[in-house]
Amino acid sequence: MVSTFFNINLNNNERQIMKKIKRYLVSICMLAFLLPMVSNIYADGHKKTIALLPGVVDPFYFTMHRGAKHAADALGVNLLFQIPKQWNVSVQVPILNAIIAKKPDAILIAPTDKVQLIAPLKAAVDQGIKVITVDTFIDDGMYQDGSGRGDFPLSYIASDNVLGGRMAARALAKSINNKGKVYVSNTVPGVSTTDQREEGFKLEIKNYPGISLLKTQFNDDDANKAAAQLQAVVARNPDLSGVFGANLFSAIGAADGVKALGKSGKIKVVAFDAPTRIVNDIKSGLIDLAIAQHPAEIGYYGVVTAYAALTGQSIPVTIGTGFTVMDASNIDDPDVKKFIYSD
Ligand code: T6T
Repeated sequence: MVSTFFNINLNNNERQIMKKIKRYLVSICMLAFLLPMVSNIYADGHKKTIALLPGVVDPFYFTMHRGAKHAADALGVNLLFQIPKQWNVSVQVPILNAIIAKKPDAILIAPTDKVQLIAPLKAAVDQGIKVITVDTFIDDGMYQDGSGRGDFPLSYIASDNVLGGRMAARALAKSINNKGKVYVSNTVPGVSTTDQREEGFKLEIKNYPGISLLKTQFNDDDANKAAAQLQAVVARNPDLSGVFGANLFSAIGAADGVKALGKSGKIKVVAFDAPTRIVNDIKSGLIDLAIAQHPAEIGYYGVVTAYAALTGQSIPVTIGTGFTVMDASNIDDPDVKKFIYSD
């Protein structure tokens, strides 16, 4: 059989040879296309490794990890991820030290305490590792300003937690018709994010003279403890109108406490964070509203920012990510649902 190539008649043997030549040509074209990307990744001789060390096992940080992975895959970066089982400095610091021993190029960390993580993170910087904090901060959270023992991280990427606390206060005030007793269910003092949410809540609630604020209840990031505390607060204040759960476990615990008392819908619950469990509670009426953070964005921009710093680009010293307010009226909207956290 005879076929043609550039109008030339070929026999079987010649056709096989032409096929091989075509295959080589295609491979060379593909290499020419891919080479610039690959040489970009290995520009300084090695593939970058970025470690992500969150605060504790929870859907907020798993969602953050997914965002970080998207960026790492797009940039051709190795992403290490290790997640502490408890929110505790004594659990997080040994994991941090083990990560430092692996000599990653950069560490993204959610420090579990504003003060106690300063020295362990300084040790990382002293070994040439770039440090960026995500979600929580150390010291006063103002980095690279030449002031304070903890100004050495290159960037802080997070929600505006004071604003989130203010938003929670406004929402809770509205749901209790601007009058009654409320309190904040919070994790542990010394955590930057939850301290700021409480601060924002307290600042805003002052604008409502009809609302009295009871003492904050600290639950050590334990939902069971938060549930027991809700019941104890109601035992002392049977007319309690509402509660602000300043993070995922505080909100879930407060909601459990309300449910155990059979007061679903009567004691209003405003939640920070939006795992599936909280969304289901919004649907059942146990929780009024959730202020969802955008943890996937925090992870994504964490990796992109670290990569930029590692490749000699200048980077912003803070990056703020937004909120999505979820309630029964919008929870099924795809533009809202996409911010629900997952494991
Ligand atoms: O609310 C988030 C996070 O922002 C906070 O710093 C700690 O608690 C969570 O992880 C939720 O459990």
